Amino acid sequence: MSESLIFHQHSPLNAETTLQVLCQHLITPIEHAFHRNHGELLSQEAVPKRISFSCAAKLLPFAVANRTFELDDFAEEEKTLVAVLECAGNRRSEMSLDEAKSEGLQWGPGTICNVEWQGTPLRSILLELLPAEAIASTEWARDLHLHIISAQSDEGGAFAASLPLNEILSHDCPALLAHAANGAPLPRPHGPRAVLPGKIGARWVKWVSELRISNLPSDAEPMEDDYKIILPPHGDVQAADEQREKLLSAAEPIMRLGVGSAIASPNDRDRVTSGIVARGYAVPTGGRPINRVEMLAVPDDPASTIEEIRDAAAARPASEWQRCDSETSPAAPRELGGATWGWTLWSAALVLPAQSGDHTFALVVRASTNTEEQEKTSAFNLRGFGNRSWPVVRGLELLDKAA
Ligand SMILES: Nc1nc2c(c(=O)[nH]1)N[C@H]1C(S)=C(S)[C@@H](COP(=O)(O)O)O[C@H]1N2
Ligand SMILES: [Mo]
Repeated sequence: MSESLIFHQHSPLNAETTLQVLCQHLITPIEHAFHRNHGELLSQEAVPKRISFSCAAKLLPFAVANRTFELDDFAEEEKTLVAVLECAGNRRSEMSLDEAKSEGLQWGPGTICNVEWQGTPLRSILLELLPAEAIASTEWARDLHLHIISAQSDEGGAFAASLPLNEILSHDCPALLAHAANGAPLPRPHGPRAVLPGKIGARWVKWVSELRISNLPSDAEPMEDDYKIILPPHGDVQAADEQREKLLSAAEPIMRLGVGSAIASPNDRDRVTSGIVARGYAVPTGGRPINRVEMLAVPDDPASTIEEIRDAAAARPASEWQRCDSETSPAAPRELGGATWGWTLWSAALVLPAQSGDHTFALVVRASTNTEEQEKTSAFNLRGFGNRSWPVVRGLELLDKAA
């Protein structure tokens, strides 16, 4: 495995990509992509060859046969699209409340990749599997769910996710069952995998062995007992832990996240000169491309909290924020809705504020689409999901302060 990866666990395999490597490529070479596994990888022999499709007959106003298929059966329907795959735990290590750390593997900002996925749209697969009368009007699909179930399971049962069936059947749905990435077969034994642009990584089920139409959402562990936001009531982390079951069952499964971003360079405590180039990534949301990434250097004081730094930056007029250059991913083909699901790489020459005295700076970044801004601070939650906070680099020391 390459040096681009930082291992958090070898068994099961959990590793993130260094940002230095990640931000060198608009499209992430697959050998550098992160690995996130709740259980052991399936052996090549255990990778499902055929996928079963089923539906409880009484749910539908027409007859539908349960059957099996392979992705090859629908090869002529194949499409490609660029989309970010991001674990909901990305940037978890930056999330803490007073002395409390969020739980789980302490991921940095590298559980993310931007890949050109190739496969068959889930919508096309369903249109092939369902009778013609089902397609004329999809009113029947209201309140039904498509379960995407893996051949891989651990103590928690089979890994699975579900989406509202209506969403999958809509004309602009970009979801695929993919078998290839960046023009080559998925090199890692991930079998057919769900590619669900705009949804958190946990829904991108690997080793898909079953599609099932149900009247209920999936009750698999990743949908019901994990990947939910548990906020500590009145900031009391221990109370949240004690009430975990109740808080979990009251919370909805996380499906999508807002605008995100991260700074790849410079790093904390780097010695810099004005004019060096800062760079990083920004993640779109809702299929709308990132249209603005802004950066601001503010004086840093080791005694201040990261929140105080963000507040100081937020208090600066918009005109002081520097607009970054950016390179944006291609939009999806029109047959898949034409939206933008890939990330933007941004860069900008560092302009340090000219005030006297200060020579230690922090760098703050914020991104937005034309309808949604990156949130300044994401709320601390027990499991450390969905950290979209403005990224901050601290303690930059200015070398050319005499200039
Ligand atoms: N079968 C199965 N699918 C899975 C997982 C898993 O553990 N088992 N992990 C999910 C999570 S949490 C993420 S973030 C992505 C990671 O995909 P990757 O390993 O290709 O990076 O796959 C998802 N699909
Ligand atoms: Mo994940």
